[in-house]
Amino acid sequence: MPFHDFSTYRAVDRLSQLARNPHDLTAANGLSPQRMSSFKSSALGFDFLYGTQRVSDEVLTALQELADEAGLVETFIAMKKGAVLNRIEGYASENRQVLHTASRDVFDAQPLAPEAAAKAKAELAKLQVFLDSLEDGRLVNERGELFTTMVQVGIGGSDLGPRALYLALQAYRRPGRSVRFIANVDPDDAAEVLRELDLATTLFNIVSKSGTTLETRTNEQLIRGALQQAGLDPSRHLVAVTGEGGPMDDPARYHTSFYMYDYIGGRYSATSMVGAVALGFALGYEAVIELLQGAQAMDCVAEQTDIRANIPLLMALLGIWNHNFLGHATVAILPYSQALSRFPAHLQQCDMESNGKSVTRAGHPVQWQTGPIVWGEPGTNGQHAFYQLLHQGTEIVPAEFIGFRSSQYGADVEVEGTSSQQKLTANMLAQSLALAMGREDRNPARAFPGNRPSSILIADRLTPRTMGELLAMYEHRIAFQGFCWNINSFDQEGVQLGKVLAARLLDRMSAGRGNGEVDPLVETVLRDVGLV
Ligand code: G6Q
Repeated sequence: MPFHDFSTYRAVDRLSQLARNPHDLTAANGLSPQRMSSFKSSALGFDFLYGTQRVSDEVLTALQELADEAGLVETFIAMKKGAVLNRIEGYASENRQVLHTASRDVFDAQPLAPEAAAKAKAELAKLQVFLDSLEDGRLVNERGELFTTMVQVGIGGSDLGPRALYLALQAYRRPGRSVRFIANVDPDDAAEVLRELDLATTLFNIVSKSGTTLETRTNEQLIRGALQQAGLDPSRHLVAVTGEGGPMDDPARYHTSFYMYDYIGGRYSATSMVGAVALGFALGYEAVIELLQGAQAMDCVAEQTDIRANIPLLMALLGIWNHNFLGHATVAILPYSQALSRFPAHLQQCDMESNGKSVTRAGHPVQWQTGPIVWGEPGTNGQHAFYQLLHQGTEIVPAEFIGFRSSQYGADVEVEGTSSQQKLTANMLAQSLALAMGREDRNPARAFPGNRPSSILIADRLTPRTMGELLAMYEHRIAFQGFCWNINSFDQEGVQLGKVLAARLLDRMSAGRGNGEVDPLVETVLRDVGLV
């Protein structure tokens, strides 16, 4: 597998030259109808429109060369087959395979990573039995009643992806079933969720791959206390998703335990049991299968070497063009779908935790920009909030629009000749065009500079299957960028230092637990804010 430094690729030189004079979207014919229809790729349920990016045919050719030279697809296929990509050569690291794709490689007779796929299948079979027993009354509460609510307790990757997916698909909820989430160690997070619930008909799904996460351990205790106080038996109300053999793998503490494995990173775990248990509870087993089918189909699309046939790869390369060559520091993810309200937050983690790195896979400092700052909110709400800066601010923010031709519920109203869904999609397209075209005006405050790049992803409807496709598309866009920058996108060492320091502060704050030594910095900081 080619692991070269980004700056050494011939295509990088070529792209640097081309970036001196990028395509002018504001020029006469800069945004022609012909350009719009030729800069379009389609895969599975999605069309990807990128005529509003500042690229030319020459740039696309150079991006293809970059993909080939860097062996991006080759590395991706090696990842799917179980290469140990989560490592830094010559240094202590997690040293793991990266096999989130195996969690959905359960449909082919010959999966690329057979052992991991077999484990994924076994967990799915366990999930089906569990869901059936919730349905047919084998798994009921103390009073013989069915469970109606599941609360997922987990944080980071054990929260963001599953929560984003649940919100995206809750339109397809089974009658009487719902899911809530508790993530923060802030006791108000749990208090707010718990006060709404009938604990007797609630199952708590404690999700922690490591089984050691402070927030989740604390919230589990809080929930056990609340159940006991209500006279309920916690072991009847708690299920777990955790690493096999880890500290939470304890059949006495949980009604049922599902496993996830160390080769699936937290932020890539939404299609493992980390997401599947709550989704299965709310939507049913079939919907989980459809989600996995969508993701698996996109995993196959991502194996194409032609960038025009491989949307995740094309998205990755356009992102590199905007970030490394045109110098744009951030990316806005702007779904024109209320159901995708937490999808930007999930992608923020997935992207920034994966690609917010400063050393190469060989442990050397990088000499080029790596991951951008990722943020976003659904439209049209965002239009009434931060789009001012997108159109006229000094910072150019490449935007990624995501939309659907039809709504999920189909409940719509025609006002002034158009439906709400039409208003939604028209606004999305208009924003993309406005950012690109700009507008001259004699009044400088009313002029729009234009040339602000964006792209549009559009599908017919947000369903479990299209959601699976979309999720995998972004997972691979992120991985392709990491391969290209020659960084390890699968560790997260940058979250450790804060945890260590928090433990020092908590030692001082905990009644009778400190080791008696006085740490002057800890002492001063706590005293200054009035906490000791
Ligand atoms: C994601 C990270 C991180 C992780 C959480 C929760 O890739 O590793 O966000 O998911 O820290 O970890 P546990 O699942 O081990 O509790």
